[in-house]
Amino acid sequence: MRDATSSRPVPLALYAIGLGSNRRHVRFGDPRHVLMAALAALESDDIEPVDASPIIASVPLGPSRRRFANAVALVASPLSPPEMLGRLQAIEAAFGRRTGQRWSTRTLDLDILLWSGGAWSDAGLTIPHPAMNARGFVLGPLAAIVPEWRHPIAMRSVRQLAARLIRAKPVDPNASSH
Ligand code: PH2
Ligand code: MG
Ligand code: MG
Repeated sequence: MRDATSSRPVPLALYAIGLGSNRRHVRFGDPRHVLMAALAALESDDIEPVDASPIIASVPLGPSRRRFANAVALVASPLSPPEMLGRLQAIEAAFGRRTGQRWSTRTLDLDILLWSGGAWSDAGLTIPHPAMNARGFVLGPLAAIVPEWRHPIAMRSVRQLAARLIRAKPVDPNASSH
């Protein structure tokens, strides 16, 4: 990946991207297959896939009643955070995501979770993703690929954040809290 005008190498950033789907796609099929197609669609001239978590099934957080497929991808790219967001939104649109689908059933949701540059905040984008530390369907897959990545605001590793969430919210309501 080189800067076209100067042929100098452009510094690469790492991004952790959260993927979610709870709606079938006419061509790709069920949410799990939507995510497999989305992982393939992320690769481009300036987005290089580095790793991907297993795809998990998760119960919906919020009003939607359909189960989600969730995963996290690690990619390397020279793109800035707003440029990366633009790419992700273009992929969502190509998968038939309509705007205004927030919290409802959606074909594909792609969120920037973490960026190797640290924190970013503007009118349209906040990194780290503000809700990630409370979401097992994000921290579980994230811990499977980048357990040592330190959250730049919480100042804890992904592994620590995931362990903390499991302690805070036992999955089995009958489980002992000790
Ligand atoms: N995404 C949401 C709302 N609720 N629940 C699950 N299980 N997985 C998601 O990806 C998800 C959700 C909004 O982005
Ligand atoms: Mg989103
Ligand atoms: Mg989301």
